[in-house]
Parts: sequence; C-alpha cells; structure tokens
Amino acid sequence: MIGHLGDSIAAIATPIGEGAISVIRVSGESAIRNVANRFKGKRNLATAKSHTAHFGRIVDAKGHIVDDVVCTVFLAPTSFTGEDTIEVSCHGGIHVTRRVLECLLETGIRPAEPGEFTLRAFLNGKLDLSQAEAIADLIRAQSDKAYQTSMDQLEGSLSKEIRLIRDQLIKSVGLIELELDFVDEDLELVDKKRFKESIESGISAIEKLLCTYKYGKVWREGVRVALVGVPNAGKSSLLNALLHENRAIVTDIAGTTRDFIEEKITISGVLFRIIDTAGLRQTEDSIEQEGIKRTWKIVQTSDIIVLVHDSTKLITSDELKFLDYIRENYSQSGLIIANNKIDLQTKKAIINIKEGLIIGTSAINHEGIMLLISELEKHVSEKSQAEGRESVTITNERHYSALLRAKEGLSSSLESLRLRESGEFIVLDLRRAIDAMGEIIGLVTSEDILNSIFSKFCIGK
Ligand SMILES: Nc1nc2c(ncn2[C@@H]2O[C@H](COP(=O)(O)OP(=O)(O)OP(=O)(O)O)[C@@H](O)[C@H]2O)c(=O)[nH]1
Ligand SMILES: [Mg+2]
Repeated sequence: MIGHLGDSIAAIATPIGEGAISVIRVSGESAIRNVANRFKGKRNLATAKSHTAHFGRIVDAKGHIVDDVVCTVFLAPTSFTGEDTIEVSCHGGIHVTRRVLECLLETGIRPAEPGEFTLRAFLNGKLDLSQAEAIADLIRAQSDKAYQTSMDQLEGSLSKEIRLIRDQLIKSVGLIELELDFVDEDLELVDKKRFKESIESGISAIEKLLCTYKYGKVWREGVRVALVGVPNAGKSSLLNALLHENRAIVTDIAGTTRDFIEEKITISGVLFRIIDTAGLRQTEDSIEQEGIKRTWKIVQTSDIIVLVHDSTKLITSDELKFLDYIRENYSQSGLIIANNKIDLQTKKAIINIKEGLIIGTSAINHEGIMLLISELEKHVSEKSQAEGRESVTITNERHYSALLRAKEGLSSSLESLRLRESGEFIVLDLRRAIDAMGEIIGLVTSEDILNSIFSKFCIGK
C-alpha cells in the first residue's frame, strides 16, 4: 500500500452506525479539488483557506442533493497526514454516509486501506512510528492506565528516550570509525574506558525500559486472572459475583462450565480480564476433557491465578496436583486461594495449603469479594512498583524485541572490546544496536513492518 502515496484516498472515519454526524476523511493531492466538484455552497472549496469550515451540499453526478454537509479544509502541510485534507461531516446514518462516500469516490478518489491516513502522516514526517502505534493503542484503550501510557507515547516520551540513547551510540560509533580510518598509523583516538562506560550506560538505560514491559503490556492488554479449581467449587459463581451479573451458568452439577468465559472489569484504572474455566478433574467426557486442556493453557498465560476451593470439602488430589504445578512453574505471589462457600459454616475442613494468600469468600452472599478485588489491585500496584515504574513504559512487543536486540548488540560490542578484537567488530555490533533502536521510531523500516503495523488500524484512521 506504500506505493500509491500520490493518490487521493477517502474513508468513513467514524464508527458505522446511527449517530448525529459521520465524518468522511479525504486526503491527497487532488482531495480538495475532487470534493469541490461535488460540493454546492457559498464558497468554492478549491480556493478555501486552511482550517476553515464550509456549510453546503454534496450532490451526485446528475446534480441531485445527497446530503447537507460541513466540509473542513486543511491544506498541506498543516494537516494530520501532511497532505491536503478535507473532512466531510454529514448526517450520521449508515446509508446516507455510504451515499456521500460513493459520490466522492466517483470523482476518482480511491477507498483508503486500514491505517492509511496514519501511514501517510508517518511517511510525511508528521509523527514517528512509535507515535503512530500509540494512536492505535489510544483508540483501543479500555482502561485509564492503557489510556495514560498510550497518551505518553503519542506525546513522544518513548521517542525522546530512544533518540537519546541512540544518539549517544552514534557518537561512540563515530569515534571508533574515525580510529579505524587511521588504523595504519596506529593512533588510539578513543578513550577505551570512557567508551566502555558509555556503552554500559546505554545497556542500563535499555534494561530499565525492558523492565517496564511486564507491566506496560499488562496495562495495555489487561491483567489476566484465571479462576481455577475442581468442579462445583464455585468458580462461575465467583465470576458472577465479581461482575455483579449472572454472566456464567451456575448449577450444582459438577462439570457445568465446559469452555472458558472471559469478562473484563476495571479496578482503579487497570483492566482485569477474569477468566472462568472448566473444573479440573479426571473425566471420560471428551468435551469436558477439551475444556480442561484449555484451562491448563489459560493457567500458563495468566498473571494471577485464583484457586477456588470449596471450604466444606477436604483438599482433593486434583487440587494438590494443581498446586504442585504452580509451585514448580509460578511465582507464588501470583496465587490467591478463594476458600469459597464460607456461608455454609459446616464443620470447617482445614485447608492445609501453605502457598498463596487465602481469602474466605462466599459467592452467594458476596462475602470476601471486596477483599479479593483489593488483593487483585494490590498485586498489580506492588508488582509495578517493584519493577520500578519509569516515566516511559514499554507496552508494545515490537518495541520490546527491538530493545532486546539492541541490548544484545551492545553486550557483544563490550565483549569484543574486552577481547581486544578489531574495531570493525565493535562497529558492526553497535550498528546492529543503533538500527534496532531506529526500528522503534521508524528510522529504519521495511514495507513488511509498515504493513504489519498499519493493517491493524481501522479504516479511516
Ligand atoms: N452456599 C454456597 N454455594 C455456592 C457458593 N458458590 C457456589 N455455590 C454453589 O455451588 C454450586 C456450583 O457452583 P458453580 O459456580 O457452578 O461452580 P463451578 O466451580 O463453576 O463448577 P464447574 O463449572 O462445574 O466447574 C452451585 O450450586 C452454586 O450455587 C457459595 O459461596 N456458597
Ligand atoms: Mg463453572
């Protein structure tokens, strides 16, 4: 899609549905001229000044009125895309919006691909790649934290940090390259101690950023909380209690939940994805077996595991097996035991579980639910503080993997330095790191990378 930068493109920029207004965005060299051909108003749009709005009508090829509109004109380069752009606000109905769009397309404008407006903004230097990605994150943000981190990124906090580290590395490479130019004269222009310190400070800055990813990712995508346990322990009831609605089917038949159910709740600005799973037990039922397989997969990808135990029962071998698995594979700080059905007050079975935090709950009369919620909240805030919350947070896997590669490059340049290898090796490693940093903000890029980023945008963005 990068090949057709000159074309004028158009797309509906507002959600398809009924609303007060819809906005159709048009951008490109001939954008204003084309729309002007179908616009009847007091002013000729083709000669309109930038940042002006004009009331009028869109008419079809035969001159029939299609809709009343307001056209807002932005002349290059002071528009979002950096090109001449016109935004047509029409009545917000599905059919009327499509009719207006069709009329405009008839003038030779082509439909925009997903993310093509933002791609153009990037290619025209209006924003860098990490800022373009922040726009997609901002639109998708479902919690305050996700909103804040994407807004910071859009404002350029990440770009600034990356440029700072990268510029320092470029200086270091420059020095080594200079020395290589004078290799025959055996001149030592670089103070190796200072050079080493500068690379080490680059590594430590990158490591700080890498550390933020664990929680950056969680803030962007939500904290995954799995409700796990044996059948009939009350997992689905607990999900319903957390959501304050009857989302999951609850019965006294063991094995009610066959497939997992995921629901979202926001606690103190953080999105939590609560996943109710199929009860763990040995079973001959093939549907249930598949459900249990999925439960294990969910356990492996969850940030917090709530083992729901029926407090009226002794711990079962399935629960013990599960706890063994957690002990071997997880940090126990991510385990909470909901000792459920405490309202029944039967002769209490002692739970001899040593790990995790135990909270007495009753999904039926909502006892312990607030405590459970505050523990979920505490878990995230404690962890994020322990990880050292920096002002810049890495939320995107692409950035994370580029930073890892940058760190690798820097580490091997240090190793080459230690082994007194030729400066050429050091330059090669440093260049690798510089390029990886450049990928984050889009200084180094390929059509594949751009396509994979922008194809995930919505049409009209
Ligand atoms: N008294 C009491 N009963 C509960 C409580 N939580 C769940 N139950 C009951 O226990 C039974 C099983 O509850 P579910 O929520 O379906 O249990 P589950 O763990 O999802 O079970 P599966 O889906 O079969 O794995 C139902 O009859 C619920 O009403 C509780 O806190 N107190
Ligand atoms: Mg269930």
